[in-house]
Amino acid sequence: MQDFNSFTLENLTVTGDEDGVVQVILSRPNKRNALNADTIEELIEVFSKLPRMGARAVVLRALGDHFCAGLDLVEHHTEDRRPEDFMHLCLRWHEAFNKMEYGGVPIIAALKGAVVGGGLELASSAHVRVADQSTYFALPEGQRGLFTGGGATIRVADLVGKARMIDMMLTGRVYKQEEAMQVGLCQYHIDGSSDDKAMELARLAAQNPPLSNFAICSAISHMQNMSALDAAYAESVVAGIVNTQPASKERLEAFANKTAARVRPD
Ligand code: 1HE
Repeated sequence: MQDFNSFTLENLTVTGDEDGVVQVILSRPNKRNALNADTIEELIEVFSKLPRMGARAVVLRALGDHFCAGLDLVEHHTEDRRPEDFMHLCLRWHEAFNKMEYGGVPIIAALKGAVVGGGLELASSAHVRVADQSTYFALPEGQRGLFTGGGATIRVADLVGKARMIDMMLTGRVYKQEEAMQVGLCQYHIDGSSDDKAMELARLAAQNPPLSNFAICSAISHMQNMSALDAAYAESVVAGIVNTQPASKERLEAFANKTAARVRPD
């Protein structure tokens, strides 16, 4: 396991512990963690390296009251980008978010305040989303005269369905609290701190064998992109490797010996 505290970054902070539980912290609170081009490059760097550094689980959280205000609108305005400039920028967003979704390391997003536009695209690239009482979700692209460019048409549509996503973009509809969970924007909606809950979930996930987590946090996403026939084939191959790993043999032996925990409702 390498030193998770060795990154030199301006817009993110990365810290990790000896259990391989890493925190990636959006650190531009004065700009409500808006995603400028530099932050995207830093996300690419971090999420390219973490899987090879021995990270067992990641909590993606933010400084300040808001998780992320989306695309840095001021930078976009100032740069006066041409279509091809913005297309290439979007490709960098996709690079970052694909590294997250397909990287094989569980990412738990701790959400609060605004999770809007590109901020929702970022959150939807994590594997688990935890919201607190302050969290709200929106896609204000329509109101800004913009369109999504960081994968919302794929990931947000996947979470909430096409019709809800279109409504969010056309009308600026905001989802929060129980309703946000019901429509699939988050899997947890809690009274306390989403940071603490995300950490608790990350610690649980980190106890699974890394190869199992790798399959869970990459194979399922890849298989969603395949035909059912190909996905079933790929699933067999992945299961062949994962379900015969030494770590699974130990756990199966514990079950057979009646020393492993049973699955109980509470
Ligand atoms: C920003 C941004 C930003 C804040 N880009 N600088 N996203 C949006 O449409 C959301 C835009 N932001 C907001 O609606 C509000 O800022 C918040 C609801 C998130 C927070 O409100 P508030 O009252 O706490 O903060 P504020 O006073 O609006 O902003 C504080 C500072 O953050 C201010 O900078 P300052 O230097 O004047 O102090 C703001 O300019 C700055 N700030 N949000 C840049 N987004 C790949 S395509 C994706 C397309 C999209 O993401 S569209 C959705 C864009």
